[in-house]
Amino acid sequence: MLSARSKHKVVVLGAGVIGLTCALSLVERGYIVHVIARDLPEDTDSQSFASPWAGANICPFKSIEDGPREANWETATYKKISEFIPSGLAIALKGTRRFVRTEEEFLGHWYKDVMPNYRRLEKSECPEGALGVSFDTLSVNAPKYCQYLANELRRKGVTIERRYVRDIEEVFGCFGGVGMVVNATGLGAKSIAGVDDQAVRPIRGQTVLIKSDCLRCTMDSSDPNSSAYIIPRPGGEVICGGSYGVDDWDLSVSPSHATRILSHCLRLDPSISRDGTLEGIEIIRDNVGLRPSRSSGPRVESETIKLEAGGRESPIRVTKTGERRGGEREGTVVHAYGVGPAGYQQSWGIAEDVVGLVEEAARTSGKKRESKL
Ligand code: FAD
Ligand code: FLA
Repeated sequence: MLSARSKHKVVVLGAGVIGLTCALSLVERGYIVHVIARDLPEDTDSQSFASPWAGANICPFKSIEDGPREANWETATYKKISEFIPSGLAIALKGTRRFVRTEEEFLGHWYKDVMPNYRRLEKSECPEGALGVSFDTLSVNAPKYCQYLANELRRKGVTIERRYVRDIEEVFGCFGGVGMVVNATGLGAKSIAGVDDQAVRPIRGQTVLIKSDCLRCTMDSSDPNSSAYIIPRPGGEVICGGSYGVDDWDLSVSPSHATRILSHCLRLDPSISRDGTLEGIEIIRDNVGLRPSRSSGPRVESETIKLEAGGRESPIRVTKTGERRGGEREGTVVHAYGVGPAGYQQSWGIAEDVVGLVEEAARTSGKKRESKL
């Protein structure tokens, strides 16, 4: 017999790191899950979604006062991604972060108890007027990690289907009709009818992928006019970044910016070059990706929507006298989008919250059904 939990079918809309991680967490709790998305993890060259372009490391940006949710999500994710180190899917890195003095709130970070070997940098280790910390961090090879998640899902019997959705209501009609949808559409949430979230905005990021065995992760925002970072990832590759162009939809590579990025990264860590010069850097490719951000922060919450077409359970019928009947069906959308620059580092924590929201919605709909009997 099916357990109460496994009776619930959920469609996850979106196959970026958030959709895939939510889908895997739901399957592991016994839900029957289907994933649909316009871009799939094998589309490693697609600029229509963010996930292939990430570093992807864990580097918290918020103080606990600014982002208690983010702190919880990142704590959970750090633990989970650490478990992937023995398989080679994630690597351990020595992390250093330098920032301007006005960002002093970044000292005494909540994550000093989460990320091992946290320490404040000495004055001599920072440029004039800057502060910094070092800690042990992690990274994954973003496209390969997403493909691993997708393969895990397929192995567990989940269908992953390519489909473009115009209206969130469409999704409730998929796979014979469902009552629960997880909306992990990143920037798509801005234009899907029934979601139309105008707070969603891109933050453009240009990076250069290079070949290097460097294992030091360096983040530098100590110069307000030029920030840069070096994120090594499994496979002897390093992502050199990066720009943060808020509301910038431009997907083309700026060659002059690429040179600026590499020059800054070379100053941060000359070991990324064979001989310490720009020419000695082995470039694999230039990348541009759009981080799916949201002005008011990530949206992780559930919403009950009226399904106007009524779905299969309650289709709209027009009587002989022209009256419209039916269409009283409701559906639950659990939103999980707007994670901006932090989708990987928050993925497992967000997925835990999404499972909690799905379980709560399943309980509520079960009670409603019982009270109708
Ligand atoms: P996306 O990856 O954008 O996926 C959205 C999914 O929804 C896709 O499958 C898409 O096809 C689907 N979709 C959208 N609209 C529709 C529709 N109408 N119909 C059907 N499907 C639809 N994060 C980190 O944690 N660490 C890092 O080091 C890091 N570095 C980054 C560096 C760069 C340069 C960039 C650009 C990003 C970086 N990020 C990093 C951020 C990270 O990439 C994103 O936060 C994350 O990928 C967002 O995942 P997502 O699943 O929410 O969205
Ligand atoms: N999260 C990465 C990014 O968005 C950063 O580029 F850590 F490098 F900032």
